[in-house]
Amino acid sequence: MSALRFSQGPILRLILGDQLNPLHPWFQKPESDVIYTLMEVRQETDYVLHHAQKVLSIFAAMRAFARHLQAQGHHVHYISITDPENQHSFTANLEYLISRHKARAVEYLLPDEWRVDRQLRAWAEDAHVPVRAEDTGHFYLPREGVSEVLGEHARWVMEHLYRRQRRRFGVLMEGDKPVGGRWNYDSENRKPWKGTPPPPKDTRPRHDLRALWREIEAAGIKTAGDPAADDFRWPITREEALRQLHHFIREGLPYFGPFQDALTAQHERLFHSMLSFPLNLKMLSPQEVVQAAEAAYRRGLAPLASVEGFIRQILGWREYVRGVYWAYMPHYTAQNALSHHRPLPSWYWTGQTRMACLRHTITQVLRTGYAHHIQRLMVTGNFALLIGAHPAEVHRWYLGLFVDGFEWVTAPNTLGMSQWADGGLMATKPYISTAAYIQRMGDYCRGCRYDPKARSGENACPFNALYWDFLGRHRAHLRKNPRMITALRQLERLGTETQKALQTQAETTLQRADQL
Ligand code: FAD
Ligand code: DLZ
Ligand code: SF4
Repeated sequence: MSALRFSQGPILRLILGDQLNPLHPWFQKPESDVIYTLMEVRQETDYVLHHAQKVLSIFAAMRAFARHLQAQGHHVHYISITDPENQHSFTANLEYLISRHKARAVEYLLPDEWRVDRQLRAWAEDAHVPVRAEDTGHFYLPREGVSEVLGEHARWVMEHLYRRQRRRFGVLMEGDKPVGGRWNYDSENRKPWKGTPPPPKDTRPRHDLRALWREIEAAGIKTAGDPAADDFRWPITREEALRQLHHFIREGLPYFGPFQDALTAQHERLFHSMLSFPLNLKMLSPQEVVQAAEAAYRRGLAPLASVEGFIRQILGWREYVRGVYWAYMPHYTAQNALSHHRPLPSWYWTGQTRMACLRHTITQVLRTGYAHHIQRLMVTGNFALLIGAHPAEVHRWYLGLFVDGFEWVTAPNTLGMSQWADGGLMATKPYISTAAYIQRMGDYCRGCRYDPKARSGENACPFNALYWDFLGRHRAHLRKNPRMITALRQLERLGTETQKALQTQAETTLQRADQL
């Protein structure tokens, strides 16, 4: 872009790759003395090893957003990954753009990640033009909003926040009572899926991103997973994201509740929405997604248990994890309450394991950049916790390999909910299980080389001995948790001999973890 002429020097406004909300007040009418800038930078492509589809989707969405702004009459200075002027850091590029356009001020929207927030703040302190930050307005609550609501409670519990949110924003309410008389229908949402009803077709858009992929490769960016650039399925504009939302509301939402926890080798998403990516990029607002779900219930198109279950994820969990993140950073990501230090087995990067549940989930992630919540929590997360994998490595795995991975949401889910690294701040008990849970909730075990019922021997499912060994190793820590008492009693009932045999079996399993 050639330097524009302004009588006074323009204002430079930075838009980050996960701030692509065309409805933000910034963009409502073109202003002749504002230049918007978006930057494809190595500081963001290289801070963790990303899935190829994550880099592709963010770059494609950023480029589409820049085109949209230009079509609306806004000035845009886009710095692409192969641009010779690119300094590959947000702040170095801002310095360059200030001098290039003789900008009189810089404005940015508050980043969702602590890392980038700190970088921009530190730079702003010494910048030689005024720098102003404002909220993206994307969440129900501001960054500190959850702390303000839950700060007075001795223990933070998502359900407290959720009920407050329902009342405060009038979601699924009749006067001051919850619609249907109950706040939570979780107990009705735990069915395995036995092949019917058929899950909705995948009607997400198709893009040919081969040219963009060649640019990414030419820039030398290292990625993992399949780029699938010739038939790319993630939405890159708000219009595409809206079509995905409405399709989900019609076809997926009615069955979301009952099969929310189901696992199957037959479908990648079952009745899940796959909306985390467009939500996290701000193409869709959480409010409009929640309103669309509530409207479906009010019009009789989806049952309450499904609608409430879905809304709880967004109005409750999504806001809660963001609150935990901002309340506990920067220390949150360094926690390791169980002192776990093992590496992840090498097949977390290839999917080449004989354990059917893990093979299926990991190959799916490598192929698509996506797995649904129970695959993340009770398959890949469960196994990593049972083997005692280092939580920071597990966190990096999720942060990089999922297209929806951004630290504000990945860290509390991975380190907290899944790996208990925060010692129980996020989750009321560690999410661990034997093969029994995975067998009960789905069909993975049917196609497995291991026997889900066996605890010992060559064919025994590795989850079994690892589960009992985990309880034994962390007995002292877990005793303090009332929700673990039953599991610990079951462990005691096994008797010393069986416990010892299980410990030996677990040790053998851990020694050959890469060959499982
Ligand atoms: P649906 O099942 O259709 O749920 C609807 C929406 O609710 C999601 O799109 C999401 O926006 C929200 N939601 C649901 N559960 C959560 C949750 N626990 N925290 C925050 N929002 C939630 N979610 C991410 O967006 N990014 C991540 O990097 C991420 N990492 C995770 C790591 C682990 C170990 C676990 C257990 C969960 C993680 N989650 C993450 C939460 C959740 O698994 C995903 O949001 C969900 O699977 C995305 O798929 P979906 O859009 O089909 O969700
Ligand atoms: C994830 C990501 C990647 C891979 N690349 C970019 C980029 O080149 N430019 C950009 O502005 N954003 C990128 N992002 C998203 C950022 O990591 C995210 O916007 C910040 O961390 C704030 O959450
Ligand atoms: Fe997974 Fe064990 Fe079942 Fe195999 S037997 S699918 S490893 S739970």
